[in-house]
Amino acid sequence: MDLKDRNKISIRGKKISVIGLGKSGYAATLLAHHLGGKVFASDLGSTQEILDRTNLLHQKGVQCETGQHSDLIYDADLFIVSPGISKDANILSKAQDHNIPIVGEIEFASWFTEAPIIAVTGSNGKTTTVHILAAMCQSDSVNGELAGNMGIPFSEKVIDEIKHPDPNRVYILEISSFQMEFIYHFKPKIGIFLNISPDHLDRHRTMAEYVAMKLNMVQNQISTDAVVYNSDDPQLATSLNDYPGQKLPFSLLQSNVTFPLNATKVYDADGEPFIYMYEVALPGKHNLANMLAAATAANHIGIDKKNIADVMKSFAGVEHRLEHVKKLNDILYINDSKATNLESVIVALESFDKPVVLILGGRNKGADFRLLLPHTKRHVKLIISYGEAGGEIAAALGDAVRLKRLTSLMDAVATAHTLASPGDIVLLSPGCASFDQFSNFEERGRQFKSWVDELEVN
Ligand code: UMA
Ligand code: ADP
Repeated sequence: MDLKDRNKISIRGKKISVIGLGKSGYAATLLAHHLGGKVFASDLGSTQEILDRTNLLHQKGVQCETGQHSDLIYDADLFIVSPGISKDANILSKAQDHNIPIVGEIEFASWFTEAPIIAVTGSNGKTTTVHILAAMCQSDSVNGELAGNMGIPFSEKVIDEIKHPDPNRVYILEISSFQMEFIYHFKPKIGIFLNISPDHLDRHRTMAEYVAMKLNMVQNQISTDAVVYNSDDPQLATSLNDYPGQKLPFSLLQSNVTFPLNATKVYDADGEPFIYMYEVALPGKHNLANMLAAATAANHIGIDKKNIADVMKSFAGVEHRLEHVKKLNDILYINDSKATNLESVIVALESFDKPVVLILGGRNKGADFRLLLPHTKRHVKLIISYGEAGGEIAAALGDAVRLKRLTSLMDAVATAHTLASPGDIVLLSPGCASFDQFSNFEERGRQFKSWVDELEVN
């Protein structure tokens, strides 16, 4: 299948293999089928969720296989891969040997919409920022629609747009490095880069490759497009130099930005006071940076400044990100289950001044836990490590900080309850993926909250 000219791509009657029937593969299958493609969907797994999806697809006349990727997948004009499947997977090199073009789900969905796209990436803060931006982008002439890595596949929203056209639609997409591995034409009107720090090195292997995948997000931009980026991040400031889009920096430190700030206020581009710091709803400098990124993009597409300021004052945060669970015996319990890399643990620690009992653990994604050492000195009174990475964490930090190693998160909660004192914060900010003991970070966060809820007053 010839993909060179985006405007001439037609999938009607084309044989399309969709690899993976998770959320994004399922939605891409429905979109391709809706547009007349002859889809064959294949998933290595055969969980109940996958079987339910294949049943629904069979009813629509879509062919599927589960429990294997048989050779039938290579009888195709196009491969659509789910983000969970690495570009180094054998089936993909074999598809390349068969000269089958391979695209990611985001690339595929992007062929079938002309609505402007604002794409947000970064190592941390993506989900928070897309939610802030979507709240800002609601007006008489702009209807911001969230999709992407935050959990709603882009393909699902594009089917909805085909069925219910809306001239005001603007897509606000959360984009992961995984989703940018097979990009040809994807071109956001605005690309937002929040920050880059080591993450997913178990999949991308080198930092250079991880950064390159993120930069793919703006590889097709032209000079009328824009890049909103964090100019306090040295890696980003230099990496984006050669890209043609208009550069719109945001910063907590520099003044050559749309919304500069001092210790007490944020100003607007005309130098007028815009919002007082005490009015900003979310805690932590990192959240202020997320707000400024969203505000810069919203301002660029003409959103009224009052809308922008109102959201900065009222946005309540997203579940599992520094979420207050409860106060018991004057000890505050915080669920930051989405902190799956060390940079997010560091910003969590920086957001508090009180003594912290820090729960770390899960499955290591290639991090060196010694990087936490300088950040534990100020107010971390105890680390509780658990799970698959529990031993590695103990070896890296145990000599410098009081540390207890346990097996499960449930035991970690009980031990924190016993050892914390009034005035302390018990912080689950695990710095690891959840997959050793949970199906995802949401389940880990929900379990943590239910165990905390069961704790009793001393
Ligand atoms: N599979 C195969 N063959 C393989 C490997 C996997 O068939 O060789 C199958 C699995 O059996 C499974 C399916 O592929 O059934 C899973 O596909 P997937 O992992 O791509 O998961 P989806 O459900 O499609 O979810 C994806 C994103 N997942 C990943 O990037 C791993 C979701 O991000 C995203 O919300 C969703 O698309 C909608 O766009 C999750 C994530 O963890 C939340 N993202 C990472 C992160 O945020 O750190 C990047
Ligand atoms: P992502 O979608 O990129 O994973 P989230 O908004 O879900 O980002 O936040 C993930 C974790 O990172 C949370 O622990 C959150 O407190 C933290 N975080 C949020 N914004 C930032 C930021 N700008 N820099 C560093 N960490 C952040």
